[in-house]
Amino acid sequence: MKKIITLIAFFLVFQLQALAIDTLVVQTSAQCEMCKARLENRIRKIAGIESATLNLSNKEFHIVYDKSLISPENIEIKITEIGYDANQKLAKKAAYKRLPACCRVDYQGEHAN
Ligand SMILES: [Cu+2]
Repeated sequence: MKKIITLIAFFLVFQLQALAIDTLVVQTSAQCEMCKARLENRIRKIAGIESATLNLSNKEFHIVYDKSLISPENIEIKITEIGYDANQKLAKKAAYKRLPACCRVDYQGEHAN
């Protein structure tokens, strides 16, 4: 009986954790492999991020996160603080200026302060 209760408890905890996991797709202004490595490495270090994979061909950043720990809004802000646009949010100007020259080419947009 005790084993069954323990199993049920484990199952419920697992279910609750599963409910908190969500996927966010962010359109970024990433340019090259360095951008990809920079964004993935920096975002993966944040608490609540389960995985982060950038597709360079369409510049889409797929992020699996725990919504009990971080919001999509905050993830987007983190991306702008690294120097890249995130959906409607523009890259922070100071962070963008710190990027290597090769990561700033082809950029047509404006930068938020
Ligand atoms: Cu780059």
